[in-house]
Amino acid sequence: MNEQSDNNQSSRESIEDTVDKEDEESFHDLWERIKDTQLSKLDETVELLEDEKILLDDNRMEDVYTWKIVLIGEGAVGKTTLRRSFFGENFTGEYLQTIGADFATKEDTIGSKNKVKFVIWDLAGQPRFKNIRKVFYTGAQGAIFVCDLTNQDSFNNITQWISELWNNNNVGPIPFIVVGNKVDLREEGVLTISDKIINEFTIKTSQETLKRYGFGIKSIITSAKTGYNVNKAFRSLAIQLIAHERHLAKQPKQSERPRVSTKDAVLKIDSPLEK
Ligand SMILES: Nc1nc2c(ncn2[C@@H]2O[C@H](COP(=O)(O)OP(=O)(O)OP(=O)(O)O)[C@@H](O)[C@H]2O)c(=O)[nH]1
Ligand SMILES: [Mg+2]
Repeated sequence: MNEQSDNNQSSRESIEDTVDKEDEESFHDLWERIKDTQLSKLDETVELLEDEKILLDDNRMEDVYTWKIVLIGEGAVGKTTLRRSFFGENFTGEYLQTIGADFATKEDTIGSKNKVKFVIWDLAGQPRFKNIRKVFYTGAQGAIFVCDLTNQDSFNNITQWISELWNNNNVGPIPFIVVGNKVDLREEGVLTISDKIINEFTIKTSQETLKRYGFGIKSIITSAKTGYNVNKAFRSLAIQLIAHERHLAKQPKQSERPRVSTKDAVLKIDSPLEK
């Protein structure tokens, strides 16, 4: 499982060859393993998906997408407030815990030819809803993980949240974005998690998920109070989802993909990134 690999080619081959159920690795395990890896030592040969260029792709026919996406993260980080802001509702400052989940849909256009419909499930983040929450993940195709920039723990728990998502959606690993919310509180002098920490997490994790599953991970800083970057967060996820769907469409056969799609959301990896 933890054999070192001399080059990128051999690591890709070993990933594709390894389909041993015993070697399953959760998202949490993945992060535990790569977290101390220096960014400079990460494999730089991974081809990034040209997601932004999708918007300039004028030769395509109109595409229409409908996605179930889930808003996840600890209680009180601002998931519901972000959703409300995305729908143009005013900020009230109230905290009404979500019970189970709330549901809403919204349509948008990405570029000139991509019509997207978000079917948004805004999940309850409080621990007492953990069991109920699981049923709402079924069929989710994308996720927005929200943390509160003023609450370090709400970011530190990301690996548990992504594992919970991938383990319960019946699809396996799916794209997500990381949202650091409540950035307005920085201006009020409240201590907040630095952008650097979040960026480092997403860059490292992206390198892995791009190789394994064909999608990268992005992060964005928002304020659901002022509306700062709220639309951009949803649109950024949409771009990732479009890129991922196009990537999958180009794959000749499921069996040849360096990705896993099972209801046991797992990572099959047998080569650490270092070296
Ligand atoms: N200053 C500030 N407060 C925010 C922001 N977003 C949310 N809040 C406040 O944070 C509290 C929690 O917000 P919610 O959106 O209800 O949190 P949630 O993540 O949906 O919580 P659960 O439903 O329990 O999982 C509320 O008092 C919001 O007004 C933000 O961007 N800035
Ligand atoms: Mg809520």
